[in-house]
Amino acid sequence: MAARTPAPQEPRRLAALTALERKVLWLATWMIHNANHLRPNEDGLKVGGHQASSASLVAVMTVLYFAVLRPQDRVAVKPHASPVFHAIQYLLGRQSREKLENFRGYKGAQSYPSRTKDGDEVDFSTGSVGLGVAQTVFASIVQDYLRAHGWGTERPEGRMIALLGDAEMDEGNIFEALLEGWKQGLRNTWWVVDYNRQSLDAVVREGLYARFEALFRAYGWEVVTLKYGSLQQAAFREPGGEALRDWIDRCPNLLYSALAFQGGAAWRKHLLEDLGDQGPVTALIERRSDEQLGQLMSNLGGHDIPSLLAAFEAIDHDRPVVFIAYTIKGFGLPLAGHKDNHAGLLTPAQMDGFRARMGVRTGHEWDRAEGLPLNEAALDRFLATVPFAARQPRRLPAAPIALPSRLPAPTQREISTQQGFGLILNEIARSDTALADRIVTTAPDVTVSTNLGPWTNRRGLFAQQSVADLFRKERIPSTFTWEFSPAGQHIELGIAEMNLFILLAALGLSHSLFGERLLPIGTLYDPFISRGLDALNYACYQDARFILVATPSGISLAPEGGAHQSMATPLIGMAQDGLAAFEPAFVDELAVILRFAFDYLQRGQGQAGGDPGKPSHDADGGSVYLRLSTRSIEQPQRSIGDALAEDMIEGGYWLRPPGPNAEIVVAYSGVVAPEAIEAVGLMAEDRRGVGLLAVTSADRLHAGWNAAQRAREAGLVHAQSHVERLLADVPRHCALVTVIDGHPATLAWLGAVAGHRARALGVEKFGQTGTIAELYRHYGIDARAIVTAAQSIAPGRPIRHLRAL
Ligand SMILES: Cc1ncc(C[n+]2csc(CCOP(=O)(O)OP(=O)(O)O)c2C)c(N)n1
Ligand SMILES: [Mg+2]
Repeated sequence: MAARTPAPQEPRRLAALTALERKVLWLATWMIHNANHLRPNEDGLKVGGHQASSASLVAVMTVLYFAVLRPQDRVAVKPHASPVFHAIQYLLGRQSREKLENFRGYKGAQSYPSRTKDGDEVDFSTGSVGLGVAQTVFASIVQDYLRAHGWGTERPEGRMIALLGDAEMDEGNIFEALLEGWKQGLRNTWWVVDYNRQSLDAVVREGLYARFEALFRAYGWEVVTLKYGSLQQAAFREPGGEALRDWIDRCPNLLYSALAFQGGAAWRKHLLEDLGDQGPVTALIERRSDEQLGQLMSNLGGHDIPSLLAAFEAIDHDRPVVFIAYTIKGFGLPLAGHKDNHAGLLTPAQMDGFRARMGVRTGHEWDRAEGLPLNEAALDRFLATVPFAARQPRRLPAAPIALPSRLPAPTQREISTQQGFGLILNEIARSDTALADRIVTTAPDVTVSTNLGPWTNRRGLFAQQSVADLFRKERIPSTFTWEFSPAGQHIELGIAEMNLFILLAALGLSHSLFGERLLPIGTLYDPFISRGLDALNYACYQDARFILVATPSGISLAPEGGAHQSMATPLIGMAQDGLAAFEPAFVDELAVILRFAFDYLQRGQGQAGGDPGKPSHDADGGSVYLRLSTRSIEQPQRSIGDALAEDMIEGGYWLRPPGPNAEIVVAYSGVVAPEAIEAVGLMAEDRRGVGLLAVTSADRLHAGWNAAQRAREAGLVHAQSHVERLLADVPRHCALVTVIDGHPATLAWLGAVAGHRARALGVEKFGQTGTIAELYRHYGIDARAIVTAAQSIAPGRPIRHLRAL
């Protein structure tokens, strides 16, 4: 990026930006005021609108969106600056008045910018503070990954920009991302810290900026501090100016906020108390009216259009940059600086005063040129020159990746799903296909232990610069080669699971952000999903597309101990919107499901037809979670036809169909298949027609069931879901015993589908170590527990084999 020579129309541009800043402040403040459920009563008592929080970023965002940003740049906007974002998009003709009038309302503009819910092309959703910030780091890494692979090079490189609150920096995931960014040679990333020195409850610690500066420098970032606006800089050059600057530098945050809230007269009183009788500085203060003094003192760098413009445009390199923009929370509003202003709203009387100051007539609040010193045509002429607006839409199309009709399944007689996963990926790695080229894998320091080793050996690790594997060069025998190069397809992360999910969010939006489809696969230990859960939720909320392979899982990793056991994850898989969860038992199922996953990832909004008996996500696609295990189990010897494959994808199939007078059905999910099979064998003599139901996805079975019920309630009387079809012929008197190495609630609902009595076995407590047999017995998910449950729920003659167990 070359340094910019000032454009000849500079004064006009500055004037336009200054006018737009007022306009944006008006629209954002009005939008919040107007939101029906937030409008304050006569006492001005309603809260929740964040007028102050949004106001502090108005100047920064005005300069960015109307002057600095290019279409290829991508921005994560601080959650509470959502009204500012929407106001700017409205002026640019990309957001409707109707949505603004319905801000925070049903289907209106969202309280926090949302990729999936807002119409005006939000680049990164925000809301849970810290996550959007980190996503700019990972989006930049994805951009580099694509370009290193020769994709998307016809487009210019974009900058990934985060606008964040100063208290947002408290979130640990930001530090994790900074460290990872440093490791990965981060480029093209700008963060602008809204340094208003206020959080939600409080005023931030003194001297925080110094910690920020040291921190960012340590990670190789350039730090640009925007403390004094141009009025202040001019005043510092006057006689006595140095003393004023010195006073400002020493002023505690709380006092600065309090004086900013009180305004000119208070500034004067305080300044004269501290600096009176000091000659030039006293004269400097006294030369100004109260209003001028107030303006001067609140003219911080983050509110000063010329300083902001100059600072952004001076950056002529691609190293990461943090701008610490000093601001006043609520700048330009009567709530400015008040420590309690976070959720404050202007009272009706304050709103009237503000309206008058902004020159907005009643009934013309939404008029685009209202209050501006230019008419609508002149406004449009200016907006037509705005670089950000040059390209539409911001969402890019990406060609789908062709898939083979089947993935080859490993044929070992005894194997674990985790090994099977490694072997399937190894086979793909050997192939010369678009699928193999577009897969990108990543793991938080568990590449080898989740069986990504063979894939990584073949496809290499990604790095901007090549690094040879020294062990290999030195001829030291090692199973794994760790060759880093720009062509590599595995991104090795440090242990932080938050980073894994945020990277998956960025990789999984590559098609939309950069116009190039990737098929991301992230692996981790199943229990550590919880560590990154909010980031996983964030990735799904943005509709990022990825495959999550979680292994090992449950108590089946037995001797590894309680800390690594997971039992709640099957329920997370069911409950997480945007994520289809599977728990295959056998590797031939896994091959079918993985093939489905690569397809499901690529499905677009409403492409496939909507079947009322299918999970409601089916047409739109989503991400996929595979819960796998390290336990080797005997594999069925079979070939899978299309119908069976379809059943596995739908979520279940009969491994042994129940007889017409069946008294017992055992339904299992995942790695406890051998126990379920054994139990069915043991009961066969004493209970008629025992059935064995393999549940490959409790999530999809349940979602399909709900979708069918909703459809019937809406009048589609013939709608039927897969699980309803599976259980349709199971006699009403038959009982169900369900079993999973996870929380029993995962399958307990099966009894409600067709009104069968049910007993759900699973893991409700965890933490024991031991052999698998010991633990299955301890927690009651072994064959004996299944048979005991069956005997009790489906009384009949004693099950003889039970005594032998
Ligand atoms: C993960 C998470 N925790 C808590 C919140 C609630 N919350 C919203 S904004 C905020 C503090 C904002 O302070 P700062 O980042 O300085 O923003 P400002 O409004 O001052 O610009 C908090 C605690 C949240 N949105 N996300
Ligand atoms: Mg703040």
